[in-house]
Amino acid sequence: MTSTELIKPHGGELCDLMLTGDALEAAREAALHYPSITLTERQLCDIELLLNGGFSPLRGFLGQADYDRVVEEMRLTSGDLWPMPITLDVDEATATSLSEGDKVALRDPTGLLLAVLTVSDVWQPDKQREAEKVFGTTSQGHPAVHYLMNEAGSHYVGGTLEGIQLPIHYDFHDLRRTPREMRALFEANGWDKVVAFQTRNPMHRAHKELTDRAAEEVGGHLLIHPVVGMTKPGDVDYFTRVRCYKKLLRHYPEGRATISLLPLAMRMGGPREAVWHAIIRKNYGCTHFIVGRDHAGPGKDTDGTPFYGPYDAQELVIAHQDELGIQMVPFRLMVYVPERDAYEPIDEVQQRGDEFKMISGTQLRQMLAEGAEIPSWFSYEDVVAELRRTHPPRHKQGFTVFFTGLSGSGKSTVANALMVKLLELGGRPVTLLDGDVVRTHLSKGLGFSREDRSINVQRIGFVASEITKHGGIAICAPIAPYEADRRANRQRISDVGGYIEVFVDTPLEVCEARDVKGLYAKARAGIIKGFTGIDDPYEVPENPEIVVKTAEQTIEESAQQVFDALVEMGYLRIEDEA
Ligand code: PPS
Repeated sequence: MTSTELIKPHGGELCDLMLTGDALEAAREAALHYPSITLTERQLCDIELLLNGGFSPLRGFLGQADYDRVVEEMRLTSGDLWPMPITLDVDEATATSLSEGDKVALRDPTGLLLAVLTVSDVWQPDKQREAEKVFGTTSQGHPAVHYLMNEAGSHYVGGTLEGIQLPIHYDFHDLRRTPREMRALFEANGWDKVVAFQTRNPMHRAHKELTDRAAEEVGGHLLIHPVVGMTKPGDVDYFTRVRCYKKLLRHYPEGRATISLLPLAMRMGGPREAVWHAIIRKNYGCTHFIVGRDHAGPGKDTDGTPFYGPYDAQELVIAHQDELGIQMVPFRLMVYVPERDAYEPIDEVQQRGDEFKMISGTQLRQMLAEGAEIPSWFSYEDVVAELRRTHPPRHKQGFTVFFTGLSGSGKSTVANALMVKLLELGGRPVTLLDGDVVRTHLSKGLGFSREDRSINVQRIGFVASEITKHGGIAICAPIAPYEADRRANRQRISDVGGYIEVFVDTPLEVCEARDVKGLYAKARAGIIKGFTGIDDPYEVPENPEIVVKTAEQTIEESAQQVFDALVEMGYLRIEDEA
């Protein structure tokens, strides 16, 4: 049998889990008496694809026998190929309250009933084994392993689903098509061959050329099928991406391409994920699926080693090609060849020894941050304009200057001096969240235990992230003694704008000699307990952007040092003064 004979257009059975009519009404009524589980963001994505048939042949969250076989062999107990464990994770208390045969109401965070689960089994998974077998690593540098170990509940609940209603979305109504709607659209247009393109990134010319070539090779229609559920942390938000895809669509020949949004929670599982993506696209009625370089790859581990080889995903899909029911269209990395003003696969270009150009995602982010020109060989003007709306250059972004240091190190004084300089420059609103001041308002009632300090510092981080997101400047000046809290703030704030950590590196002896508030004396005398630097630790920042030494320079000089560094990093523009 040739591979084309294997392809059933718009193929395969779709599970239909949705109740209708009287059965639906009866289930709604009965569910009022069932215990409820509120689904997490990831479970909401999973249940949408379970209920709409995107995860066919699954009829619910995996039970233990299916889970074990999926983890070990990428197969369900029926023998069907299924590479990704789709599990309903819960905490121990919920797990112990449930047993086989129980019915559970699965709800969204507003309480809306989405489905009724009939429990088949409840168990505690071996997460190390799951990580090792499914993702090929136990390193928490892998986002799915990190999720599994830190966010997922300790137990899994398996069982079949009766669908009450699909999760509700209020955005992009016209672009959210279910597998059934997609198949109907292909049918109505007579598109016998449809090649799907999976993406979690904005698309530029390389992607346009690649998808164009794929559609031509296959002689079919192109489905741009971006993921709008959960992608890799730090990715461009999907609202921006979808606006970019809509712009890009205009650059294809009339009638060649359609966009539809996929509410999938990606795991970044590389090879296994590629097989999973192919099955999902088959369910959506596609006959072909593009797999490029490092498909669904999470990048590199903390030690710099890539989690997967660049073409591992293609190899695993090829290995299962015959039973997949959808044909892979493999692609090498596409690069720009200036001499020919064309995009071509890197291996062909390298074989000829031609010069080529490319811009990585990281480079693009840097160029956007600097407000640099993006060359027309790389992207389209309208796509770039859309990206610039959400990624303005640094001097137009909000940012947070986060001072950290011992009590008496000079944080507040330098922070105040910096604030005044920023107000003098103008252009953005400035808010100072000083340690002492915060404790009289935002964190009133909190003490100095490890837990209370963490809450205090992360509350400051939350407010700073909101200020940053809205384009303002937040200056924070708590002691913030623990690295973990600073790291959490850094992550939260960098996602929405600039984060600049300033370590006010003043030796304890100097702070103690200053003892402006007389607190060190009291701490030494044991009157104050748990005082930072005396009997509570100060963890020195690992990678601060700026180190200020107030023992060696004046306050004016320290504030100027921070100001100059902000200019240097591009967050401030002196011309703004004019
Ligand atoms: S923390 O650790 O970041 O939550 O601390 P912060 O909110 O910045 O509050 C520090 C100010 O509270 C006073 N104070 C103490 N500091 C440290 N340890 C203990 N046990 C303590 N008790 C009271 C102190 O005046 C700090 O003010 P600054 O401005 O840092 O000198």
